[in-house]
Amino acid sequence: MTLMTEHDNSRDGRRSATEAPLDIERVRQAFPILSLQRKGKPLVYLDNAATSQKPQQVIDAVTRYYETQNSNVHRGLHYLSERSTEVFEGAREKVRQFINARSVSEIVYTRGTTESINLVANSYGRENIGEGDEVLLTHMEHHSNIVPWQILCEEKGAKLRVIPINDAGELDMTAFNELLTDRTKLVGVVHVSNALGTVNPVREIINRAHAAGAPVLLDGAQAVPHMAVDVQELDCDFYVFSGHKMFGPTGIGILYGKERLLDAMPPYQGGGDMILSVSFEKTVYNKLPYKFEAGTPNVAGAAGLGAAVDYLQTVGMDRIAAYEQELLTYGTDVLHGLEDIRFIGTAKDKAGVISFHLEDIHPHDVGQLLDEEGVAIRAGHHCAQPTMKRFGVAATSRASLAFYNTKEEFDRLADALRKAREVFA
Ligand code: C6P
Repeated sequence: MTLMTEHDNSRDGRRSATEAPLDIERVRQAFPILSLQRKGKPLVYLDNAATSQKPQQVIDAVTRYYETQNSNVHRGLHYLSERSTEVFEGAREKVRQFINARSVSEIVYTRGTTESINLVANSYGRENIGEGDEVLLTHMEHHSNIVPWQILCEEKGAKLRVIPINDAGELDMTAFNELLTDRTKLVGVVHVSNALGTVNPVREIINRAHAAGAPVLLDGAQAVPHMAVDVQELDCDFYVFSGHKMFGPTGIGILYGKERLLDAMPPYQGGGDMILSVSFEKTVYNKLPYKFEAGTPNVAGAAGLGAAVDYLQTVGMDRIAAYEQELLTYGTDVLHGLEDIRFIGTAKDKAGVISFHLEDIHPHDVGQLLDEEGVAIRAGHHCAQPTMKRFGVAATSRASLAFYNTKEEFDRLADALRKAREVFA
């Protein structure tokens, strides 16, 4: 089994670099942190939904940036300023290709998913949502796709509506039809739920929403690391994600928006770089995407994000998705063998996440006991308290995978859970 190493930027290359399966050992060698030991055992990292680990290529790109390219962007004519601008804009083009946006004007750098959603709520939302209007969300949203809309609705006298979910953690599409009315001014949907792993039928949601005249924002934070995303094919109006969950650095993220919408939106923040001219009487704003990028940006983050995109393109998103589905099935099967385990999120279409509850053991205790065994998972509400409430729990234990995880690591997780059960017996 070999890993394709040449960089293939073609659309086909983005989707399936090669038919050969992943060489996991080779993949793992690219991630230095994966060779750490914890409590004398190889570290098992299954907290990828919180943040992913970084390949050497990303670490090197950030180091190279500070060693040989560092300067402010778009501001100077000197050598280093040209280099940093090249890196910054080069990464934007890589992201454009990665999600198949029409133009780099549609790719706005932000600090992450949270800031991207706040930008849309504060700019698009303030301009287009008023008294009596409705924002339609799903019951499985992350807090960052709830709270900004709640703040907006309170300010404007608009209403939040929520699409319910069934016991498997799937959207009730009949209820969606009923909730979607001419009052709906925006539909906000998580592409892949961080708490349940559900992959939502976003194409269908977008079709129905558009037929009702409502734009759709997709929260892609947990989708982009696991599957090929094509914003033109989806026809979503906004798509948001974070660099750190897709093997890039923290502090950088993306807002994709259709050019027509972004163009009509007022700026989110004011400051340097987002203007063409300023006088005390009038400011003329910069063109897209700079209109939304006030102040000195995270250039090193962009350098790392560009390297992460290159790396993912090389591995191939379709190969990643295929391998991860195999891993998800294996992981779910081995955990099924445990006594008194309840899975939270059993949708037919899932990606990346196995959330569960061990009867009589608090998830925080599970997390701590697993840490003693060198296994890292997350225990908590996962910033999805309404989802927890829907399933009658305050928290879950969550194993979340990436393409560098292995079946053996899921065996280690199951063994560690068995031990935890013994401790509490
Ligand atoms: N979820 C998790 O452990 P930021 O923090 O802006 O990079 O991403 C926020 C966010 C938004 N939407 C979804 C679906 C997410 O999963 C997250 C981050 C982490 O599940 C931290 S709570």
